Amino acid sequence: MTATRPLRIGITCHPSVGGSGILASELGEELALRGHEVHFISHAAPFRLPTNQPRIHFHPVEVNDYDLFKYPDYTLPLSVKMAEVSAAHHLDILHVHYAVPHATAAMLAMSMLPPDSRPKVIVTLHGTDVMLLGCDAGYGPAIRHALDAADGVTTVSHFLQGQVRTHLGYDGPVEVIHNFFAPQKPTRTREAVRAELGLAPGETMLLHASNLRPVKRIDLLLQTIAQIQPRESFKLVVLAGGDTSALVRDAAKLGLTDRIVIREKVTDIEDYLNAADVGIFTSELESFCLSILEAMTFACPSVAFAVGGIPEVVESRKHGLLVPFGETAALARAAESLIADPARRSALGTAARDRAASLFSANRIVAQYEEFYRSKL
Ligand code: GMT
Repeated sequence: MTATRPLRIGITCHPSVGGSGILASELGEELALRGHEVHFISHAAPFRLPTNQPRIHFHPVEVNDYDLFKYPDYTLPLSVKMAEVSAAHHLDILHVHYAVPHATAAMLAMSMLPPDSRPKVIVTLHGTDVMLLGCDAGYGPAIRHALDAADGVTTVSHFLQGQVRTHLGYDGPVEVIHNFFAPQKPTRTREAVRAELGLAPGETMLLHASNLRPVKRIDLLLQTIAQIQPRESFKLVVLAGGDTSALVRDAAKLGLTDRIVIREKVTDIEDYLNAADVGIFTSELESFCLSILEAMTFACPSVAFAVGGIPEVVESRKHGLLVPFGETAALARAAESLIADPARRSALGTAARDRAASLFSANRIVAQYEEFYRSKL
């Protein structure tokens, strides 16, 4: 065995649409491209996971909905599958994304294995697992216990690293490894996508991509959109990874229906990023905001509230425009200024793309994960 042999890596994540699942799938794909053997363990194949890569394997966890329980349990069958896959494939690393319930399941799985056949457990914390569940008295102590048992802990921003200390009281080492994005080539032209979306010539395409959960503050997004003038200068395209009924209802109440185009669970995200002019994000908290980075890689600057880790991703006025949280009028003015000034938009977009390439590329970030894994073996 040499220090540089390919590794056997298990990855567990939430497979549904969400930043942590997307990041974990992309990481698995990039690790496989670099020669490692990657085993995904989850109840469903992660969204965006390639099906044609020979070094990527998927091990489904079967969950039985026994009527003797009020709530179905996933943690136990997940832990059994983690132990099985670890033993059968001699995993070196078990990398779990999002603490709940994955870090606890990993801890349990390790205790089912003899000490000399346990992979090293790495936990990557993504955001709400710390800032929401970490503050919940029913979860916090269990998360902290699982971090204590892990061999390595990472967060996706310096901001979140601080939150781990504050909310979980965890004082072990926490490595910051930022999000990355490795875009596919768009399959359609910018013009074809804009035509599909019904954008009139000269209309600016504002893009919002998220799962529409409460933390994304879609109420503030709509309030902002309602204040942008002139009204006919833009359309907001929402790439929705969650339930759109409240968005549709509230947009209608504000008279915004003709300004908003919704696409659900798109897999060809690059086509839309390539067609977009300005990203718009109104979250009340983000550990990083992968969607802003995705837009940056297509030279699309964003306007957003300066919350959480977003200022680590975007320096305001250099790669986009940030305003204080909740100031929807200021956010609308920021969007207007970019709608009215294509040259400024393009300058910010170019700087954003350069920053994404130099700080948040797959090459840079995946190498950091590989180095982190090897440091634990
Ligand atoms: O934001 C969400 O609701 C999805 C969430 C997740 O866990 O899937 O995203 C979190 O992880 C992403 C990838 O690391 C980060 O880019 C997001 O900022 C983070 N979301 C929050 O912190 C709210």
